[in-house]
Amino acid sequence: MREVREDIITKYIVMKSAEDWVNFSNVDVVIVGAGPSGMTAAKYLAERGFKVLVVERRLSIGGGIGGGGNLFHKVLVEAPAHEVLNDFNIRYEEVEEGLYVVDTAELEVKLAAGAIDAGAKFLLGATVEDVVFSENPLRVCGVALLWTAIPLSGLHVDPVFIRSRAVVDATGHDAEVLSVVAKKLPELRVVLRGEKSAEASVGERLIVEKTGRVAPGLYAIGMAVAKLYGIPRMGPIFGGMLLSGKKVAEIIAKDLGK
Ligand code: 48F
Repeated sequence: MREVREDIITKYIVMKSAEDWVNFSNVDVVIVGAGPSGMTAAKYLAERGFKVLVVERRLSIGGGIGGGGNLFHKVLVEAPAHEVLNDFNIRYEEVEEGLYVVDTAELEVKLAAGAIDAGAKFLLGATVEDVVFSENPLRVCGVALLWTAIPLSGLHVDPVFIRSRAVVDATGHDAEVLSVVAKKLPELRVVLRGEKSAEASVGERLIVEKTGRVAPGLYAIGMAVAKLYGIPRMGPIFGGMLLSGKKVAEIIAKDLGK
């Protein structure tokens, strides 16, 4: 085997990480959260030629996919969301007409692979704790982030900033980006109504219908949409998450002019 000195290992991991940080400090779209909706949006946006950064708090991808429903490792997807599965080359079994069963491990790794292959960049172990905004014109134009280990440690550390033309809240049930905006930027008039108890089909339909722009430069997808508009939860059926991610890509493409 080729010999490698320890300082050479340090040199290249730091140098190449820093190159990425500089390159991705200014992007077209920041997607906060590498769950099903965020990774789907990342692929369709990157395919359109946008520079896309996905920021994920954990060191792993998938969000709520891996836990399935009560840890069972299969989830349901309903038509027409199987078209998204086809785009990502994810296998499924049709158990009833228009109703498909998918393996959770395959779903999460192939969503991530599809997004990365399309050109999206993933930054793992980083937590978005605030947004960047401009007053004139009034809009969200980036995020503030910290390595996740920093808020966990309780240290007082200032964040670093990523500038972007669009910020997508794909943080799931807690809608963390929208929550910060609701609290700190009242002029953007973001009011969170809170997620409702389960009514699966209504939740699935409304999440897709309501996916879109929340304020200039700020978009919501996936369960963050439920938290924003008071939509019922749906449990381990994921068609709405996939279609929400796909829909926001179309909306952002229009807004950013592609
Ligand atoms: O929760 P999550 O999977 O969001 P989603 O795409 O999908 C929801 C479903 O998984 C499921 C459901 C559907 O039936 O009810 O719950 O809406 O993924 C959200 C990801 O965002 C990360 C979090 O670790 C997770 O991987 N995340 C949350 N807050 C932050 C964050 C933050 N402030 N900064 C970075 N990542």
